[in-house]
Amino acid sequence: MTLRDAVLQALKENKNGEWLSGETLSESLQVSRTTVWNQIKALLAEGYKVESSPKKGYRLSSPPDILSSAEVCPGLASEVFGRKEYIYYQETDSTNSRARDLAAKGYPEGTVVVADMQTSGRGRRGRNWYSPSNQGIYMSVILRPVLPLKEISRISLVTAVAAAETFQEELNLPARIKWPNDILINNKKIAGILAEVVTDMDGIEYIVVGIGLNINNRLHDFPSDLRTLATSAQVEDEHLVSRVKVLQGLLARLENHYFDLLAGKFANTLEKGRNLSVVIGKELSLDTINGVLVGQAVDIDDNGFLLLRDKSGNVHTIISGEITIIPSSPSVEEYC
Ligand code: BT5
Repeated sequence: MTLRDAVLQALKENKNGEWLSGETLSESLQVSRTTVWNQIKALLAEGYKVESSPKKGYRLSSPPDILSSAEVCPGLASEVFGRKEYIYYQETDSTNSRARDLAAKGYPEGTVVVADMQTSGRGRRGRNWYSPSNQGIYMSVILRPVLPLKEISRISLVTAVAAAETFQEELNLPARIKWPNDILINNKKIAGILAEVVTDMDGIEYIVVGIGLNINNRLHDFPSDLRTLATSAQVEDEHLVSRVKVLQGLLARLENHYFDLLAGKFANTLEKGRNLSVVIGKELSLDTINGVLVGQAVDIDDNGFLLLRDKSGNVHTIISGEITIIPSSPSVEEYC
């Protein structure tokens, strides 16, 4: 155990807001008080909230909720995701960009890249993902599936189902999926998915699946243009949430659904995706490269594509696109 780890462990073991004197720490670790202070400064720089008082010593002012490997990896329930390689940044440009660089260098499937803040978090089509420090989870995983290219949309559905289930099961929040990549609670966006694929002559070389989740943002933290569109776990539930626990839960569920997919057991995930969908049965308008298509979403097919029936009754298979739900449209049940 490093000295830094020993100091952190001592602070964590000192529960109930009690102070730990510098003298006690230096004696138990057999180092000088200056050395202890240097370790405290290092922990502060890592983002740990350590209070210090010349008379009383040190204490953690709140439970650490940092997404570092030291905090996340010991409680991982996944077998591969984040186990071989877990790369953590206090701050980076974009975890998807970092993961793509690593994938190009040959990092294995299941490599996880996590940040506590992104300076250039990316959405689809060059849009931004708002990624403030220590409020959300910004995470990317490298996947190297042996999968026909036409089945690639299944990966987005796998990720969306894992994310929605994580909100439901870890936080008891009624998350739903807006195909293809939004997770909504009460029609507001709480998470978004960005899947980027690199192909070679043989098919998929790798996929980087990135997900951003809003966890401890308060409503007024969001920039004004997002305030009516976005939400977070804390906005919904008025509690501070352990990001560490949510990330551990997400990685386990993502791995389960992904391994099911590889094992030919996608049907279960697809069924969950259909049940969680906010678009099936709704009247939609869809921006495509050929213009706007309006119709009713009738299903998500076995490839993860959306089936849209236009007014003439033709069913279009939608591979990707920007969907707008046309308000107060009747549901499928009302047609029947
Ligand atoms: C997405 O794009 O929803 C995909 C977001 C993926 C972000 C993750 S974070 C980890 C990884 N590393 C990255 O660099 N990216 C991934 P899209 O469907 O294009 O949605 C983008 C739109 O969502 C923006 O134009 C805003 O309107 C809105 N938006 C931006 N930040 C948001 C936030 N934090 N919460 C809710 N909505 C947001």
